[in-house]
Amino acid sequence: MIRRIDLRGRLAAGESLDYRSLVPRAPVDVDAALDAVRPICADVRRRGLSAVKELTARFDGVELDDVRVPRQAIDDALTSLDPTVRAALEESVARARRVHGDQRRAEVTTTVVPGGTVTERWVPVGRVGLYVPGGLAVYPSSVVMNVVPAQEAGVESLAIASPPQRGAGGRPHPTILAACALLGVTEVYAVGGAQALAMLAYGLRDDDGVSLCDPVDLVTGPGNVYVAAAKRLLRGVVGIDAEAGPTEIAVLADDSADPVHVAADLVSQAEHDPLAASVLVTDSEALADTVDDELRTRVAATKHDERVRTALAGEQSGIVLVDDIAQGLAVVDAYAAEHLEIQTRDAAAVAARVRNAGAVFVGPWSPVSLGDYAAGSNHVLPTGGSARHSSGLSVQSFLRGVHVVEYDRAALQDVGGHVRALADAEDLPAHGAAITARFEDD
Ligand code: HSO
Ligand code: ZN
Repeated sequence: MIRRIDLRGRLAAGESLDYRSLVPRAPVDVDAALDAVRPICADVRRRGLSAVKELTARFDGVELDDVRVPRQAIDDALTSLDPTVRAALEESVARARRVHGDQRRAEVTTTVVPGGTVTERWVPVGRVGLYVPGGLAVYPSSVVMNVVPAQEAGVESLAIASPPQRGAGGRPHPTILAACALLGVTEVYAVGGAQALAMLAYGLRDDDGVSLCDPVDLVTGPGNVYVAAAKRLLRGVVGIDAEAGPTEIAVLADDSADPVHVAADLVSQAEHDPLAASVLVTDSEALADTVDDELRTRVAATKHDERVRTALAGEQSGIVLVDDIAQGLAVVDAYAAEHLEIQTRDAAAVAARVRNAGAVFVGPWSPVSLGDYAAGSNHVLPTGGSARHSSGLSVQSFLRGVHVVEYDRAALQDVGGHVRALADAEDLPAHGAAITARFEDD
């Protein structure tokens, strides 16, 4: 069902193991998509609305009347939303607000010397564009995960773009619109793919030069490889969050883990995408065998069986057998999974030793799907090993730290000699003169 990588005994045999090259991971070639995306972005920049309409007809098969979704349609989507889904979304929002509200940063002033202070001020990004994909699945939960931290950070202007659905009158999916309404977001565009990213980055005008969408300062949100390529291309014109790749789950488990839980969780994230990765790292061959059996049964019974089967059979998925949990930790650190579950004895103690993961889920009652929807944590997380250097989305993603420097005369005079010495050392005497000029009358 799923391939095995057996690392047992190799350390004892004196081998030094390069875990990063041994763990399963498929290459995602964003560069290849750049060539397709470059002319699209240039076209939207040059021809505005006409380009967006033509590209939407070509890629989404929808003739757009309005790029912007009317307010009434957003409100109506919430009115028609299934009350059970509404209650679940409200709980998800409430929990996310609790966690992200606690991430707000206080301004800190350091008195460096008497009369000399540096204050770190946290300023929200002015205007943010959020991309919500359509495609294989629709993710109102991702609206929550992007909008809540932006709002908690104090972002004042928020625009959402999501592809128009053929059956929905050329509007984004109604549940996406309902989530927007619930969060109080009223600026929503029925535009998808690279053209949506270009619209957000450059802004959008009609043929008479009237602005339909003002440019944003930062774009966040997941998407397919073309969206990732557009982000790479437009970075600099706008800020971007990470280039999200296919989702990943790694489970570090010993023989105390319940194979049914492990298999269910591996299947849960494989459901996203045929390119999704599900990886089990364990020191128990018995667990590996039972999980494999259980996967067979579950895959046969699951709704999106073909997608799941492809993901589990892919080179990006596998069961890695290790000597012990210590080696397992080395493997999961090298893998740097987007989501990592710890299903071992003393799970909290093992989890505390993890260094690289987008989010860690501890013990038998904290599955990844809880975090996807309703733990309060964020589900926009670093993929493809980028958890080694990046974090998931948070309030911090929408803030900029600005140093505010204020010295008085005496404090500047006191340090002036050092500034001049460094300026001279860098052969930049005018820098030193900017100090000297202030004290020439002394
Ligand atoms: N597991 C996905 C998020 C998601 N799951 C949305 C269900 N809906 C990436 O973290
Ligand atoms: Zn998920």
